[in-house]
Amino acid sequence: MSGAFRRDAATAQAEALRADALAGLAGTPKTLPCKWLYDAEGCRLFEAITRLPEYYPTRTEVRILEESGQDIADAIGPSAAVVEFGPGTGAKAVQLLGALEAPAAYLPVDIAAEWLEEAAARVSAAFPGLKVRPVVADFTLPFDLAGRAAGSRTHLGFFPGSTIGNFEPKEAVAFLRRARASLRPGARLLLGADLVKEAAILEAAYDDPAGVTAAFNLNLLARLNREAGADFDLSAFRHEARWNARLERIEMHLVSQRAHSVMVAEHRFRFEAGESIHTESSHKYRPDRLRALAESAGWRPLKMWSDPEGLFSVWLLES
Ligand code: AVJ
Repeated sequence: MSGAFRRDAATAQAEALRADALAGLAGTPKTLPCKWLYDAEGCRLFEAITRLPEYYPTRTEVRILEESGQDIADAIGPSAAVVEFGPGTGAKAVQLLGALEAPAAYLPVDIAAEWLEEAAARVSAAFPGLKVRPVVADFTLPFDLAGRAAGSRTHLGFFPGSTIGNFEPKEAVAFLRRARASLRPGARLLLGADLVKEAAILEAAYDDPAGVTAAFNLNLLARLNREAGADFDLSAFRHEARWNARLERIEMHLVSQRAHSVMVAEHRFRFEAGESIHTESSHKYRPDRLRALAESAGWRPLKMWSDPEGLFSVWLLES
């Protein structure tokens, strides 16, 4: 990546952040897109979340990938270019690539450029012969990987972490369709999806007693202060995790503790006491619903793996 490209990309991102903030805060209820949670500090806090005792998804998925690694690799078959959406630190990719038979290339796709470099470096270090091609892109928008992995045989999409749960179900279908269109015909997709479970387990996972998730959520306001000309008083907001039983999703909110107003890029936004900004939804799936979702996007479920407690699921889909 050249310096000029990096600056242009950063400017474009700052503009998109400000536009999303102005639109989301003008709505009723107020919302902010969860993809903006992941600046450098947000990535660091999310990493800390994945190590919390209450946050079961990461360690459960990693364990499924470990314990069923051989079975998963056998089901995937030989030689693939692995395209990962949201690679995080690259740790899960190292695990998956280690189990696969002769993978040809690794293409991590993410909006968070710093994270992308870390993931690429980690995978390169673990597999010195592997072609590693990071792609800076917002995969919540239409994307095109054309040409980037054209030389490779079968494509394997990899979408772990239950990031699929951050989409509204309709958007999840749209994402799965786009992923299918941008991967080669005959592609497969290894997808991690968190499962519906007791509300108490979910609420603890998204509102930990150490306050790491609260800090992660509040950092979004700090980011708007830093990058979007906002003047949020962070002490005026409290983190809240709500299980929405009807929509089967955990919602993160930032609840205003008092009536006050906030400036964002010369626009004034008023908050009532108790009014919230909805910052993230994390949809949980029942296996039947996930299957139906995949099928309506043109993917055929081949196999599903889970843990003994049925907390999390990993799916292999075929286009
Ligand atoms: C990034 C989608 C895996 O929804 O569980 C963690 C983000 N938010 N704690 C999730 C998150 C609050 C996370 N994913």
